[in-house]
Amino acid sequence: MKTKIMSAEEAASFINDGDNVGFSGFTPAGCPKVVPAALARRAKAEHEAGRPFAIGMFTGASTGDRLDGELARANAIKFRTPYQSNKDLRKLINSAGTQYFDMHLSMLAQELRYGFLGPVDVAIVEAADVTEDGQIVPTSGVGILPTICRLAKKIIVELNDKHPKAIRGIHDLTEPLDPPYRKELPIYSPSDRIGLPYIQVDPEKIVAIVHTSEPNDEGDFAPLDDVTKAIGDNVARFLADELKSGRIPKEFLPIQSGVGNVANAVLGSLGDNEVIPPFDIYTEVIQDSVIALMKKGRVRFASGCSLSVSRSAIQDVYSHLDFFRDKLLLRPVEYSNSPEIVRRLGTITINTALEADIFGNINSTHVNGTRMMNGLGGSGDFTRNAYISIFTTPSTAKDGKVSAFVPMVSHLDHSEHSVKVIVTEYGVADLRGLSPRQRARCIIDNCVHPDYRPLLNQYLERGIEGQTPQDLDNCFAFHKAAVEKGDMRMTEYTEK
Ligand code: 0RQ
Repeated sequence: MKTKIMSAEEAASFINDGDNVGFSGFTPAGCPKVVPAALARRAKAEHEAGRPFAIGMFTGASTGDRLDGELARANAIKFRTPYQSNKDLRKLINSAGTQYFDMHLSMLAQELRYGFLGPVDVAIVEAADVTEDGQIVPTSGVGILPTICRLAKKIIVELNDKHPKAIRGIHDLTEPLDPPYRKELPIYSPSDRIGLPYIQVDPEKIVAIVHTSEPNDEGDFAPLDDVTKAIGDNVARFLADELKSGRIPKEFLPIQSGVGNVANAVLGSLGDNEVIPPFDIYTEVIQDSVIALMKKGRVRFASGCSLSVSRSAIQDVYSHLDFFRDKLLLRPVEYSNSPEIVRRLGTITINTALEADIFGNINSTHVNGTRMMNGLGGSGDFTRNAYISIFTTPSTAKDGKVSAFVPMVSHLDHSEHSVKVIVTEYGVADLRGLSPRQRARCIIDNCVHPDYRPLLNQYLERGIEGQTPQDLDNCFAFHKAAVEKGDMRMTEYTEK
């Protein structure tokens, strides 16, 4: 392997214009950093010389700024899938500067194997260790690493010494067989291991090893405010009541929680709730709050696809590997987000909506039905298969000018059939077993901001017949007011 050690620039020269490149990691955790940045510099130089240079990108989920950000700013992305959350890439997507294909995270690895998305020419992976015989130990995020390493013709390894070799053992890495030979994925409890602590590749395919010492991008959490704290407390109270009523077994059930401030607040409140016993996490993204709850004995075990934690939390984990080793496990995304496993374990899923309608449909991705925010991520993998699927959202956005609740969502990601509970700072709408009219009443009375309740009540009272009283002339009146007047509170309905 020593002969393959080279600079990021030299490694980037293995990638050609038009190549499809797979990247390891999930969120900034575990993503390569220096080779993508070198690739972006190369793309800029090629463009300046009047030559085209753009790649197709397969990732586990969002990445870091040194990957998505650099390549977007260099205008070097031909197409990209799946989830992203980088502001420059978002700009490129919404100006049609790249083709973005949003998909359920659990499905990407298998669709690559099925050949639906073209070849993987090169895999660029971050590793804590690589051995002469081709064992690769990932770092703090896995994503689609096993699949891209197997499919790629060439593998470039970023060997990052910010992650100790002793991390070996924290991963559980494997790939399922494909149809018609697929069998069950035999995970019956979040801590079950079914793979190896490394992936085995043909060492001949490793064309470059680049040494780095780059930390992951820091995820910054806003301190809890009244709204996020109230949402967290409402979720915790709801789940504690479900437990007391016997609708959740007394042992409790594994929790999945999305990314961001609300998700972190929800986990904090669950950890503080005295009725809820110590619990397990079966999720994609393990955030800071999980590490803190583990130290307090409130989280027993966490299985995820990445440790998307602050630099201080990752240091904490690495300095106390003896404590965390039997409490943490990182899997490929097709296992962490597997619909089969999520349903078998009875996972309680908690994700954040961008917008909901009063009948219980959820938009997670598109502002005003047009502009992509981030993407679907794993929210669909978990929601559709949950024991109880919960969506959280502040009741308003943009200083109250946007209501999170509208008559009809402007884009549909999760339908009324998959959404069981919606929670805001005002309360909990438990939609289980309710008809569309009952759901609308329940959501307006429990979740909607008081400024918008009269407008949504008026909408319901427009005398529309049928199972779901949508008024086709006015179902987007809220969005029209946002676009034309900049404030949904100025919504006007047309006369009948
Ligand atoms: O924008 O910061 O410019 O004001 O959206 O909103 O409230 O900070 O919440 O960071 O949790 O993001 C749905 C985008 C929420 C995210 C979404 C504006 C709001 C703000 C962010 P500003 P908040 P969050 C696990 C599961 C889909 C994927 C998923 C997401 C910005 O949670 O991408 O669930 N989810 N994955 O002002 C216009 C509205 C708005 C709005 C909020 N209705 N209209 N703007 N905003 N509501 C993760 C993975 O899969 C990896």
